[in-house]
Amino acid sequence: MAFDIEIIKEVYARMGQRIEAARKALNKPLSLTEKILYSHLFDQKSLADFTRGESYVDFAPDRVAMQDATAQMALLQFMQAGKSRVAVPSTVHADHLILAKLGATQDLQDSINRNNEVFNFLSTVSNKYGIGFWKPGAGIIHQVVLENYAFPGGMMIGTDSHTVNAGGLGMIAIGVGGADAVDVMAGMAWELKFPKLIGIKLTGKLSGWTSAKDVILKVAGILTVKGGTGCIVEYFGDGAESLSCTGKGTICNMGAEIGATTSAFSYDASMERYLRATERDDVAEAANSVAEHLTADTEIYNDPEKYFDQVIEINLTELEPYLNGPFTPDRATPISKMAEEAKKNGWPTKIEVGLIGSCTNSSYEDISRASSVAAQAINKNLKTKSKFTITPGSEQVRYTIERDGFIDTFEKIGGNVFANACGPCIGQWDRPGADKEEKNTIVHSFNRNFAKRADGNPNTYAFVGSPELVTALAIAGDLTFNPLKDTLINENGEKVLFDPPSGFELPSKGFAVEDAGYEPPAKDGSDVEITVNPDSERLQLLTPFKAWDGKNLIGLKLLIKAKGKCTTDHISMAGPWLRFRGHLDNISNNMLIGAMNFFNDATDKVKNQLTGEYDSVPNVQRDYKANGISSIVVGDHNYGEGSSREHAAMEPRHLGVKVVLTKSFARIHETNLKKQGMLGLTFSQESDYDKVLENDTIDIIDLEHFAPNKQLTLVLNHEDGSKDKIITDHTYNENQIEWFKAGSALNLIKRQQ
Ligand code: MIC
Ligand code: SF4
Repeated sequence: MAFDIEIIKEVYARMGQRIEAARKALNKPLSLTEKILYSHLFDQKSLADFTRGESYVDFAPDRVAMQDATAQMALLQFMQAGKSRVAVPSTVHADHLILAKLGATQDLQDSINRNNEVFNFLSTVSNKYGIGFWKPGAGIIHQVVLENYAFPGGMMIGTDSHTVNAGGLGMIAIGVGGADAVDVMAGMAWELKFPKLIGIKLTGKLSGWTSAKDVILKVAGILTVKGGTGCIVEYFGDGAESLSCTGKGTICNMGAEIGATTSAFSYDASMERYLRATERDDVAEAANSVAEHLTADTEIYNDPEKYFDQVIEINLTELEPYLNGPFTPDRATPISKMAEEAKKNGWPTKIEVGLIGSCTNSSYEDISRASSVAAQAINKNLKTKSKFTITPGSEQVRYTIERDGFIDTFEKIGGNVFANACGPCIGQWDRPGADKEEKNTIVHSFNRNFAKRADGNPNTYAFVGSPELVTALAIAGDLTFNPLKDTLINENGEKVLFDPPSGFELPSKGFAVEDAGYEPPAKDGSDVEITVNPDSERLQLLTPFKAWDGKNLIGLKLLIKAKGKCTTDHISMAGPWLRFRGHLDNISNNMLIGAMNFFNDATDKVKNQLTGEYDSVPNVQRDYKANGISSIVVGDHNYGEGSSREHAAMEPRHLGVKVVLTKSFARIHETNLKKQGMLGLTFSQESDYDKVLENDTIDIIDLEHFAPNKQLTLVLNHEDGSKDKIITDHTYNENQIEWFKAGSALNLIKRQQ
């Protein structure tokens, strides 16, 4: 039986009527996305024909999911909200803080020992406030959510950008910062700018080496890392129906990499099969009874150009396997062109390590297909040239693939199984020799490949592909190898060609698990006590940020003008820093250390305008703070791309940065800045970015009249006494301006208690 089946039934019971009301208000047929969004309005009385890309709308999501690295901050904030219990079903998953070094058993135990204080904190807070806790080793949040909680037509938010994975099971699932999660857990409305809609029509059928992963790798190549910003992507067509549910999950998961708010598929037979296989016949039956609401009205898919803001068509029959990278997930190269591209660009072609698994690609289907490739290496007497690792997405998947012999096959080709956790995907990979920073290539089936992400080495060229392709490439040890046509020489000196991979959508013997790793919360947690040691280096209770003094911001020093890609990994690196995710002051020592300084092309080296010396970004900022001086950060396009980590907004806030001014923002990060009481502005004229000079002192001269849709004027006071006036845009609505005034959204919640 599913968790919270009663809530799912309630959602279905009111869906029809709400959809009907929305259809009337909009006077047009509805897409799946619209049906789910309109049936989750916080206040049905607010129903109106919202303008996509403009209207801010209040929603009431059905559930919240948090992972250990972001839950610490989310829960530290929730503890201040003055509530005794969460208002909607919520879960915490211990997955990011787990190392990948020697192998699953030992790494898990070491990680538990190292992170004991944090895991205890998370499980105690969960217990107190009615939150389900998934223990270390239970699996990666998105896989566990897909197996247990996601349901067609539902709406959830999660404090992780890949929450969108649940779109594979027909849910509108959105990644957010912890402060957003606090809103929902406190029973308040959750606000989102009504998204634009991208329709992706899939035709044909996958075959041979091509997999669901290649669909999203191709889409990333078309839309780029910012093409989905502010949009929900809805997949449809007979090609969509031909994909497995977990394959759909992979596609939605990596929709985070195109900046999409989320992605979703309509309810279909593959989802029903998956629900039943994961022992949720009750959800499948409930969904069948409202199936017409769990897909778009027929007019929509018949005439998509009329209803979507943008339409893309992909023919699965013609789709080739892709490898995306290095350093950005949208640099898409079909495998047939890889040899040529690698040569042209000087990418190292020897593959050191192939890594499969992660929240994106660790389904039974993925693993069985990868294993079919590994089995060929054994049968055809091939030696595996690269190192090879597997990170299963959940204990349920791990247990089942072990039972079915796949782990054994991987081990026979030298594979090392890591714990069911994020591990190498989030820089928790203790890779021998990474500190030497040698230029090298890895291939993996994860979703992100920003510099330093997996192993901390800036010279690791990481390419993203499907698990089956990664397995073949690890066996070949060569980036230029195309398994569709190239042969390898085996141990007997014979030429061998791989057969295309084969696998199983779902385990024929069903899933199995001994201990899935779930800890239910206390029925009444009022007696549960939470203690945070004031000397802890891992956890720190929060002190509220100061309210705005109502005055213009005058005399801001330029802290850094970041050049090029500045993702949340550049702003607040993961890897070794994950251990400070519950301690704002300590983690602030990583603020922007990965961002490239426009003026010297160096990272973590900026000019301290008070001393004229160059120093690390956090040091310079701490010096400004000590001298009572505020500052401003300037950035390029899609600033804050990637993760949902609100630390990337809280650290500057904590250290006294007041403004982040960029050419454009990634959605989650922009909201995180607003929630934490920062000013996130964009250049009205992009070229004004060039006017910002290293020794600038900057004033915002009309902030006293801060209002929605009203531009703000900045004066750049240059060192030589000259000035430039520049105009900036912002997207704050009335309510968000109140967050700014109060110092943070949380300060407002507290006031309303
Ligand atoms: C990621 O994939 O970057 C993470 C680590 O899962 C993040 C969350 C975090 O930074 O804790 C995400 O995607 O939101
Ligand atoms: Fe974990 Fe990587 Fe998935 Fe993020 S993308 S949740 S780090 S496995």
